[in-house]
Amino acid sequence: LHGRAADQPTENSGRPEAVTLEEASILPVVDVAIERAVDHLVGLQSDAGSWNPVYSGPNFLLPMYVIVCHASSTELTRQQRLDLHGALLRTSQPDGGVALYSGGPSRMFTTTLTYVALRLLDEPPEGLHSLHQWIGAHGGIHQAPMWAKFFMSLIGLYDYRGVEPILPELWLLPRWAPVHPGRFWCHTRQVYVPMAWLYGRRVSRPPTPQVLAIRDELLERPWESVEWLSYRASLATGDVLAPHGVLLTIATKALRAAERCSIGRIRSRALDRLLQHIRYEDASTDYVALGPINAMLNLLVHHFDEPGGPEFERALEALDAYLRMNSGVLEFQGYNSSELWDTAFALQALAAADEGGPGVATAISRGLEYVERTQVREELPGGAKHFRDPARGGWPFSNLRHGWPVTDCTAEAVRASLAVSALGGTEGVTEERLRDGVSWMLSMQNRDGGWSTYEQTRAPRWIEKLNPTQVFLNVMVDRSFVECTASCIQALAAARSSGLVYSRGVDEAISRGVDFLASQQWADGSFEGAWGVCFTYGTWFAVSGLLAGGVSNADVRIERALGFLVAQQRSDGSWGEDPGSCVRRTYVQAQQGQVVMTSWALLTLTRAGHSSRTAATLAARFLAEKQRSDGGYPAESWAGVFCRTSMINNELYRHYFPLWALSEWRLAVRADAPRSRITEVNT
Ligand code: LAN
Repeated sequence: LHGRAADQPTENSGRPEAVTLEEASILPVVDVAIERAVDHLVGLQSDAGSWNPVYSGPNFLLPMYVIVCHASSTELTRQQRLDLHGALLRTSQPDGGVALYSGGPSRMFTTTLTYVALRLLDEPPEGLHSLHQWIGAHGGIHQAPMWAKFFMSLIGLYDYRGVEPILPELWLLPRWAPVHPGRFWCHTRQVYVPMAWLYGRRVSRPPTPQVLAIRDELLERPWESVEWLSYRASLATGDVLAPHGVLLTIATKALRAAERCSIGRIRSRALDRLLQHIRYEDASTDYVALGPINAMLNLLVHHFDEPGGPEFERALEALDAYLRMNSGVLEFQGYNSSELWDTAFALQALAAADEGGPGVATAISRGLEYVERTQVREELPGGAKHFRDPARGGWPFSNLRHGWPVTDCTAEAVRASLAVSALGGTEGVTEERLRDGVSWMLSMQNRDGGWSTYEQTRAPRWIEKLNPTQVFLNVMVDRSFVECTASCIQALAAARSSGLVYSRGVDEAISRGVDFLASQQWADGSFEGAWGVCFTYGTWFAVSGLLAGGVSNADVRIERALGFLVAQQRSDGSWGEDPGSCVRRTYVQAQQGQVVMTSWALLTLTRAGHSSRTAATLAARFLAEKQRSDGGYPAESWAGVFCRTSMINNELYRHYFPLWALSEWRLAVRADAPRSRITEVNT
């Protein structure tokens, strides 16, 4: 029992006596852990009824912000400069560079941007010796990826001639063209809108004396003698993450040619069009914007369009949503918040725990009220012109102000409400709203049976080969994802079994979803996740989705998935997957077991009917033992990811996932092992 978990999921019958004993002996410990975790989680609820942790991780956002402030001549207070300076200094690593996320491999992208930002904040070059050296050792700033060159061009530290063209005219292509940027994944598309506007006008702030000094430090030759055009495609080998294939080479040649022949009249039409897209985004998100990068770049567009104008002022004020202090350190969040997502999970964990107490009941109903009022209820007219799908009925990842609905956020909101109302006592979100959520989800299913993140798949898969970002992977096409599909299946199945909806359409949607999930299983039984690390996350979602969709837990696909999971369990009963899994696309063991991954694995085992196995029992014990006395869990390594290369921190994962997993496990063990048997072995 205390060695490596050796049981294989295929030996399904007969529960070894020893396991029952073990279960029985840890159940009281688990009871205490659950009680404490509930108290702790309830204590973290915000005044708004949501759970709203700081959502940070990517190291490129703060330096971009500093550059954008400089480009728009935005004055920062002394305190702001100190906070930015302190936060940026912390990101440099022992090798002198800065990684996309702390602890990752240092990259030219983040190292260059950080160097520039710190210099703009008046850090003297002597203080940045190791960053400077790192940049030099990796080929100098001409080897920085395109987005870094673009940001440096905004302040006159680089020349737009050294940046690959970002053609505004692409937005004038007919809608049916497969390469129309309106078909790209919304995050990429919304970043390219302001980029194309800024590039199209080659805007930049005339270099300040500070920038002139940085030029001297970073350029090996005088500005006038740099052969800018020759550096457009240069990239440090360590930053080559997105493969540059033949198709992209051809496309780049075409873009360069098109840029050379651009016609003034058409350009200004294209720029007008882009400004309209930005204004729609401003109106629909109240200037918060879809994501952090387009929020910053839209602000710059307003600055150069009408310096100090009202749109600029609104956009500047809206950026505050992204900036938050986290234990004394300033962070630029990866999204305006992760509130709805965290609230939906926290509620599901609390519902699974089913602990009484007036404080808990109030917390749950306040949480549900937050969910209720965060659903998108109104459609801003004109969306189709701006490549927006209908949003009404969906739930966003963060809050209503942001308002871009996401498939799995909608699914988790619906599930949270149904899980709470299944307990009885508390009314969930109103039925009408839940039905609207279900309809929205149904409308978002892809032809392949899966669900993507924000929109139905709009572009063929080969468009992915045109990825120009160099450092982010899978950013071009919003394809079907294991996680989004599994969440939607679970929500639809829950809606059906609660009697909320019943239609042939729902049955069909679920079974097509199941087929898609099944098609995503790897030969070793695992499923790859895209938004969490990585095979543990994907397998948890996929197995939960398959089971909810009606696949039996004796099904060979489930058995194979569990076989994979159990083989990764560590000797202390935990799971720990290294972020390196995401880029390498193979399971990499972390240095240490992680409570978040252990919780995902335990939920998977439990739902598949393996709660009584040694593997599950050891996992439950690990989770109970790792808990702090206040009911929370110590910080650990990365669990969230995007674009395969960047990590992001969901601060509350480690507080509600163990609670959820232990609670489901406890329920299953109690249901599975009649009381008498437990008392029997106890006595
Ligand atoms: C997110 C955060 C939430 C996440 C989930 C809902 C968890 C996921 O299941 C679907 C995808 C989604 C919505 C998601 C997509 C990518 C985001 C928006 C992020 C990871 C947060 C930050 C990231 C965004 C792309 C960062 C900006 C960087 C660029 C390269 C544009």
